[in-house]
Amino acid sequence: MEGKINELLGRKFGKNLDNCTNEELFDCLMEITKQEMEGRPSVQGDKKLYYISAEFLIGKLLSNNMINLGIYGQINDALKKHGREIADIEEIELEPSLGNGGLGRLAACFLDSIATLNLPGDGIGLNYHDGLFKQEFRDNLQHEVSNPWITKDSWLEKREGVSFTVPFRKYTVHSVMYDIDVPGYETGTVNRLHLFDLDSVDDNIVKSDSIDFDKTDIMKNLTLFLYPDDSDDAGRQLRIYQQYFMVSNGAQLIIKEMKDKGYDLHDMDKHVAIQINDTHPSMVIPELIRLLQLEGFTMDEAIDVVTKTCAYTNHTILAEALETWPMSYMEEVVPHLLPIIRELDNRVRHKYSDSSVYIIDNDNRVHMAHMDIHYGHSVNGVAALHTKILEDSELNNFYKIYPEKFNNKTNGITFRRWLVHCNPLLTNEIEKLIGPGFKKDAMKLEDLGRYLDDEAVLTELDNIKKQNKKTLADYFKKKQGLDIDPESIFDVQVKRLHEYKRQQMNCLYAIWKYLDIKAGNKPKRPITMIFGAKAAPAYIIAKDIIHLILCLQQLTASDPDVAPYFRVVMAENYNVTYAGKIIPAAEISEQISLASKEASGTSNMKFMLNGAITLGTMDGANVEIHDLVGKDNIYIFGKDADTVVNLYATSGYHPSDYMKDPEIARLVDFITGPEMKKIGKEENLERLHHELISKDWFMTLLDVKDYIETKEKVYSDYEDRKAWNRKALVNISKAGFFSSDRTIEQYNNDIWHLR
Ligand code: 26V
Repeated sequence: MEGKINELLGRKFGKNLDNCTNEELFDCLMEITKQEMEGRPSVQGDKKLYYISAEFLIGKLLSNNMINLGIYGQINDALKKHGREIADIEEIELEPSLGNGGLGRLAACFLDSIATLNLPGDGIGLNYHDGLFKQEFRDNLQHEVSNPWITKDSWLEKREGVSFTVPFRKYTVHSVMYDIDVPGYETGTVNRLHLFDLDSVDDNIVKSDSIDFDKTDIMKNLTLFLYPDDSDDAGRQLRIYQQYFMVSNGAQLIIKEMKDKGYDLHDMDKHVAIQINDTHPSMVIPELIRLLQLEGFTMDEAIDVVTKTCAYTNHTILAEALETWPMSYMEEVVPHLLPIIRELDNRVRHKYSDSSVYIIDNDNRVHMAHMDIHYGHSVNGVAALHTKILEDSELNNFYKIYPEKFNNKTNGITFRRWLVHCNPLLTNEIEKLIGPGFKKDAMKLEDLGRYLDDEAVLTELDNIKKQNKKTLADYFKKKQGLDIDPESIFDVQVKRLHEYKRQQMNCLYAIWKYLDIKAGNKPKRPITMIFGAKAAPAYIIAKDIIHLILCLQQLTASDPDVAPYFRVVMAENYNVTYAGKIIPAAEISEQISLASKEASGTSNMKFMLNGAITLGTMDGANVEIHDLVGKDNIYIFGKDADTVVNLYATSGYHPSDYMKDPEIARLVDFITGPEMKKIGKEENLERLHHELISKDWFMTLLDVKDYIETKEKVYSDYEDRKAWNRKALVNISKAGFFSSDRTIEQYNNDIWHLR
């Protein structure tokens, strides 16, 4: 391998491993990796899956591709011999930020597992030129700037000759298709992620240092950004343009591939499975029906085969995230779909009198999820509790009609990225103890159970965590100039900023701790609370919470009574790359959503796998983590989902009741007290304070006292280092269930049936 790298460096740049730049080395390693993938066949089979998703948060690819291709070790050795570090080369690669959070990252983990299980299945999505915005902190506020990631040489391969005609009311466009290869882990085969784009899209219409652009100029902006700000009409319409563009290309690709293989389109369900990732791709249903009618199908025939082919995954019960599109918008963008959607709705109206299951409501809005449920053959939630809530309440009216369609598929994560790549020290230790089998068969991690009382193993686990903490501390220093004490407890909450995830409750704990230290109670050991989160640009309160966190960062760092014992820090521009550095170093995993609101969560699984202990509510997949590790190896607090659902149903929660408690009032009022106002912006602090005392829709104050008490218990238990490390090992050994290989196996067995 050394010779190969040097040969390429010489040919391209006249350099070698001793004198090339990191950029040149990255360039060559990408080329070697791409060549390796080009030579590999795609997975074949009689039936193929198309996973359609508006988001694929794939992260940087160099190291993961090398790992899956089995060349990482040789390349690492060759680099090391010349004093080069792969970590430095990884820094050169730009992260494609083609997703918002969990939903997009899940799609990326799924692609890895589908490929690794050797299943025929490709992803279909959009080639956003800028993806999600880049977050910058200035004056303790989030600022958004554009984040172009496509460089001259990238993982994208343009498929010359593949182009589809996509009709909108105002224009007809011709797509281009880019592919990113997805190698399976040691399979010798590759699958593909197909990302559609338009040649006319113009990156120059983005105003510099911002994410502003002309939202009406579709030919130039169609694939510029991932879900642009949808707070105004033009933004919302652009999302319909994007969604239709994605599914029309996807549907045409599916039909083309079927024809190329000589299949009869009437047998679509025997050769094709389509997974609709949340409602963003739901228009694939009427679009396929439209295209099949153009192929001579009757409406009945088309509906029948499409229903048997499509399956829908629900990822949230938050009302504001369930898409309903006004008919007038759709008329404006895709009028040719309206007769089909009306026909689908009419058939429902003929069969059922319950208007809550109609596709088009009285306000003339199209309920995308309703269309998926009636005209797909499977509806799944993403964790056991979430599926139960769908069946029993959110989608109960549908469950009564189609009980056989409902099923659960608890989410998972790919261990190749979230263990093998991000935590090589832990991976090596596990391999030393139980062999390498766990990389492909995650349940083998259970074998670690043999070492639960082995002091040497527990000490080694502790050493590994210490080293990862040191690496993260160095990274924070380098990236943001922040000093964090590697000897302190690393207590971490990283995820999108949303009120239901309750970062604000964690802030109230920080205020409590700050005041406690000021009152003279020094913690036994320093504590670092680490946050990372982006807020949607139009989500005012979420941005106010970021402001609060950043003010607490400044407050704790600048107070000499507090700084040596307690610090709040926030990672800037938290993304997949940052996650890969933070998670291996974490000791406490904050999963504190209001019970019933977090459909699953997936960072909870990543933390567990890397030996962090969960502090969480009985929500999403936390419930399953609890059941697997047992109550002694997780810290649970707060009201359960039934109680919360009931509180909503009876309008039984009023923050003003809780503000009568002086302990709680003291913490909440601190937000607008003199210490904070000296640091922060009055407007933002007042608005957040007002929100908490008057509305608090996600019930922060309901659980805050229990939370503080439980967190104190966690910190005090941390002092029994042996017991703590044992808990960590239990968590690692029980994490196998959360491999996305298991999840995909279940999708295949229950829904897709690809061989
Ligand atoms: C909805 C919307 C609506 C407004 C415009 C932007 C936007 C973007 C995305 C969404 C869908 C949100 C659904 C989602 O991300 N759900 C997350 O899915 C994860 C994977 O299943 C799961 O672990 C998380 O708990 C869940 O919140």
